[in-house]
Amino acid sequence: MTLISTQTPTAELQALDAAHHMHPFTTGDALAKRGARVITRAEGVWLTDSEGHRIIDGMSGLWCMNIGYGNQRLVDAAAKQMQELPYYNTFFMTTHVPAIALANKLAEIAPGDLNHVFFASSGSEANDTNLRLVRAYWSAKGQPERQVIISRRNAYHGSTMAGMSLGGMSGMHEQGGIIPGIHHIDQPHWWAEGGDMTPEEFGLARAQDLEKALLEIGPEKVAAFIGEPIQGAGGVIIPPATYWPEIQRIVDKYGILFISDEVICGFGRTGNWFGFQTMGTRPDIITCAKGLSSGYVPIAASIVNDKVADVINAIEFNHGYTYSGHPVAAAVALENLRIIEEQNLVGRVKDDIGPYLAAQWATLADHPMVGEAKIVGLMGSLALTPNKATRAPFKADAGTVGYMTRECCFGNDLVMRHVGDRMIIAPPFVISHAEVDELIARARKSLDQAYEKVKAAGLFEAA
Ligand code: PXG
Repeated sequence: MTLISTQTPTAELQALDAAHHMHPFTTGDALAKRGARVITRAEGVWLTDSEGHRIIDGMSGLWCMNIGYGNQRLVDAAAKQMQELPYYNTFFMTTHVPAIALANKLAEIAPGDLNHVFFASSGSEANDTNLRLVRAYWSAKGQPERQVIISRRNAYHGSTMAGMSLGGMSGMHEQGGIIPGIHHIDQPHWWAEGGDMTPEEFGLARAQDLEKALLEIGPEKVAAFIGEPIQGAGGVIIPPATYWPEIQRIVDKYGILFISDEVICGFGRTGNWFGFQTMGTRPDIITCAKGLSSGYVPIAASIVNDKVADVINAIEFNHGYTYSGHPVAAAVALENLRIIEEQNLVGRVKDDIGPYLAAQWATLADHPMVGEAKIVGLMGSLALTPNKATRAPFKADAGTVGYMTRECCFGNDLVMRHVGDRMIIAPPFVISHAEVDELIARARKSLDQAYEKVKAAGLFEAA
C-alpha cells in the first residue's frame, strides 16, 4: 500500500480518491474524470488545497465552521478529554461530566422551557430521534394514531431514511422511496412560486396549507410539524414575514408538536442563538448539530421542552446511540459554546458583521444576472434570472446557470455554492470586514465571468 500523505502529488491523491472513496451527493464517474479538489489545511476563513491555492470559505465547510478553522482551544479540549475519559456511554444508569455539563449549558442557552437534551452524532440522527420522540410522546399519551409528521417540499432534514423522508428533496425520494406517515406541503418560496401574489399574501397562503393538510389528514392523526426557520440546503429561502406567525397559530390551534430544525440556523447563524427566535416561534423540540461544535467533531442534539420531557421521562424510551453524548464531542462542543459566548459571536452576527455583510451583499443586486440578494444574519442567497421583473427562469435546465456560476467561483478560489439557479453563502462568524470585502469582490468577478459565458452560450433568455 502506498504511503498517502499531504506530500503525495495531487494527481496521485485524486486517483487514489477515485479508486476507493465514494463521495456524498456525487456522480463518482464524473468526479473521477475531473479529480476532486484536495483540501489540506485551514485557518480562520481560509482553506488551502494541495496545489497551494488559498480559498475563501464562504460556506463555513457545510454550514458548520462558525468559530473559524484552527481554534487551538477546541484542540486542547479534545486532547484533555481523550486523556481523561475518551469514551463511555450514557446507557445503563451511567453518565459522565462532559454530557452533564453540555446538557446543562444547552438548557441555559435554549430559551423558555426547552430544558432537556437527547444527544446524537449528526443532524440526520437527531431528526430520527425527533421522529421517534414525537410518536412515542403521543403513544404514551394514549393517542398512538397520531403518527403523521407534516413537512415541506424542498426541506432538508438529513440523509438517513427518516431524515430523507422528513426532508422534501424529490431527487432523494426517487431513490428508494420514503417511510410511511410523512406528508409534505408546499414551501414558502416566493421568488420561484409566488406568482402574482405579494410576498405577504403568499407567505400567509403557504402557511395556511398546513391547516388544509391537517384537515385533510384529520388532526387526530397528526403528531408534529417540522421546518427549518430558513431553508438552508433548499437554497437559503427566507420566508415572507407573514409565514411563521401563521404556522405558529395553526400549530397552537390543533395542538400538534412543533419541531424547529436548527441544524443550520442554530448557535448564531441568524443573529440570535436560534433561528426560531429570529422568526418569533415557540417550538416544542429543536434539532441541533453543525454549529453546536462548529464542525470540529460530530455531535448533535434534540432539545425538548418540559411538556415533551414530562411524558417521555415517564416511560422507557427505547432509543439511543453508542455515541449519544460522546465525551470528547461533548467537551469540544462545550468549549465551542464558551468561545461563542466569550467572543459575543452571536451579537457580532446581529450587530456588526451581519449588517456589514448584508450591505455588501445588497450591492450584488445591481448585477445584470441577479434578481434579488437576500440575507439574514450570515446566510444569504442570490436569485439568478434573465428577467428581474418577471423572475423568469433561464432557457436551460434548472441549475445550469447556477452551476456555471459556481464553476467561476471555484476558479476564483471562492466557495460560494449553487442550489439550482440560486447562489448561496454562509461564512464563518469570525470573518473580518476586509475578508467580507474580498468575498464580495470574488463573488462579483465570478458573476461577471459567468454572465459572459451564459450570454455566449445563448442562455441569457427567459424560458
Ligand atoms: N437538518 C438540516 C436543516 C440540515 O441542513 C441536516 C438536518 C442533517 O445533518 P447531518 O449532520 O446528518 O448532515 C442538515 C444537513 C448542503 C448540505 O448541500 C446541507 C446539509 C448536509 C449536507 C449538505 O447544503 N445539511
